[in-house]
This record gives sequence, structure tokens and C-alpha cells, in this order.
Amino acid sequence: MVQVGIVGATGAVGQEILAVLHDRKFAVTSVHLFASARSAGKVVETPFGPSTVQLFTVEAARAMDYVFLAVSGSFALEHAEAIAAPGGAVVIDNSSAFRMQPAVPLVIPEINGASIGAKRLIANPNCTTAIAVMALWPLHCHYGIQKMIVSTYQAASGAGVEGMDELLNTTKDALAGAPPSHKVFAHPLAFNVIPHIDVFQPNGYTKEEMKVTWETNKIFDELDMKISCTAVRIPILRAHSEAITIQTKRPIAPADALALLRQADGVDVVDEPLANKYPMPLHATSKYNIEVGRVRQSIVFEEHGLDLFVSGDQLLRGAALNAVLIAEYLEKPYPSKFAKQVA
Ligand code: 2RA
Repeated sequence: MVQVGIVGATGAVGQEILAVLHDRKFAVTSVHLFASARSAGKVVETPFGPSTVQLFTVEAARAMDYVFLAVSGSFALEHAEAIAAPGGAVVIDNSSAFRMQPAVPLVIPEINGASIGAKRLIANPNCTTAIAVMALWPLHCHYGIQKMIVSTYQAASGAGVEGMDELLNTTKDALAGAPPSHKVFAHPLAFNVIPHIDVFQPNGYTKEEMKVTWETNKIFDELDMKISCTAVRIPILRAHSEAITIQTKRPIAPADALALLRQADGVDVVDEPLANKYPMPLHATSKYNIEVGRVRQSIVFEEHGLDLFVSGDQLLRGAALNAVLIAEYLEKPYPSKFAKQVA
């Protein structure tokens, strides 16, 4: 008997959590949608049937087995620990509020599910990190990644339903000859790319870029791995892509790397460049697995380097799917398929 609560069920991530729970036949007894007094009482259509939104209270949330938080970091900071306190629910938080807190596991189940232990508050990684590490973990285990340079091509969905709507509406406006406008993004996104996601940090990187560094270091438990990221918003609806260059301790050959990636769960190798087959957001959209391809020897780092390209659905592996997989892991834990072989 598993009772699941979702806070933020009408947002882009909340909607996907409902869809994934249903699609993966997660054994729920009942699903409860929690919101503020403004939305409480509304009836919302879900894949499980119509559901009346309940007023959020910590007590009501604590009565669940799992609570997915698909709301702001400030809400999570205020309530997550109280919901998860002994006797309460397991909380899976999609915000960045707790990700870097040492006592809170930051989890991709296929990589570091074991880090959850007896913890009841679990952080879901940022989408950009989650998509990249699916391909990087097997490579790190076998070859030991020392340094990494990442350039991202991020979809509008990273800014929620409002971001997707702004992209669609401003694209239509532009085609109709209207002047460019923007509210959600720092600049008009239609027919543009914007090298600015989240706020700038004192070191000149944005917070989105630093999340890739901080979160990958934490998930891989490799605080000395050097990672530099440039995060760019592009006019795509909901799949992120990333061009990644790695420098490894052990020599790495593209064919061996591809053979390894083919064994990884959650990863599809799409790498037939001569047949025009490589990862693309168009194909990665609405897919559970991330795509990896364009795998080639780096001409910079030579036999100790590889270039690759990944695409993954921002709302699925980047958010809702990973969150549901965390709950699945807790119901039935399993070891990572790969273990570190390079000291
Ligand atoms: C973005 N990574 O794409 C953020 C969302 N978590 O804006």
C-alpha cells in the first residue's frame, strides 16, 4: 500500500511525474495532489482519473509514503525536512535547495542509489547534470575522468510551462512580423540562442554552469574532477543537448567507449554518423533514455580524450523520470552496473 503525494502537480514537472508513475505502473494505492488554498478543491484530470486538489499541510504530506516536491526551492526549504522527519514521508525534492547539503543524497539511481542509505530527504539533480552523467558514469568508472568541458544546448522547458509558452508564442509573433519580446528569458529566445541560464556567479560562470560542476562532483564522489561548463538556452521545447570533452587517466578508444555505453541502462547509443544518425533533441524528446553519439577521439587530448554529444528529455531524465526512479529504487534497491576501476 503506497500513498504518493505531489506538490506542484500542475507544473511541467508535476504533470510528468503523474504520467511517469502511471506509465511505469508504480504500485500506488492513491495519489494526492497538494497545493495552496488558491487551488485546493479544484478537480484536476490525471492519468489515474480525476483528482481533487488538497490543501497542503505538513501533516497531510507526512501521512504519505512518498512526497514529490515539484515546486520552488523556498517551499522545499520551508517544508521538506518537516515532511521527512521520522514517522513522515520520504521526500524527493526537484528543487536545488538541498542538492549540495552534505547530509542530503543527490541521486541518479543507476549511479549512486546506494548513497540514499536510511535518508528520507533525497535531492533530484539538475536536468543538465542528470542527462550528462548517464553517459559519463560508465566512462568514468572504466577510464577515470580527470577533466571535462561541457557546452549545453538547453530547451525552454527548463524554465517550466511559462518558458515553453513564451517560446511558442514569440516564435508565432516573429513569423507574423511582430517585434521580439521576452519575459521569462533574459532575451527573446525565438530565432536566438542565449548564453545565460540562472544568475551569474562571482567567478563569471552562471549558477546553471556551476551546478554541472558541483553536482557531478557530488554524484560521482569526485571532488577533484575539474569541470567547466557553458550553458546556453536554445529555441527547443523540451530536450537538452550537451557537447562534452573528457580527459581520462587511462587511454580511451572510441570503439571501446561505445561498447561500454551500449551496456548502460538508461542510455541509447545513436552513433552512425555516415548514416546521419546521432543524438538530437527531436528524437530524445519524450524518451526515457538519453541518447549519446558523435563519440570520437579528441584531437586535443589524443588517446586520453574523447568528444561526445548527448541529448535527453529535460522533463524526464532531467526531472520526473529520475524522481520516480528514486522511488522505485527505494521500493527495490539494486547495485550500480558499473564500479570505479581507476584510482
Ligand atoms: C534550466 N536546468 O534548464 C534548468 C532547469 N532545472 O533552466
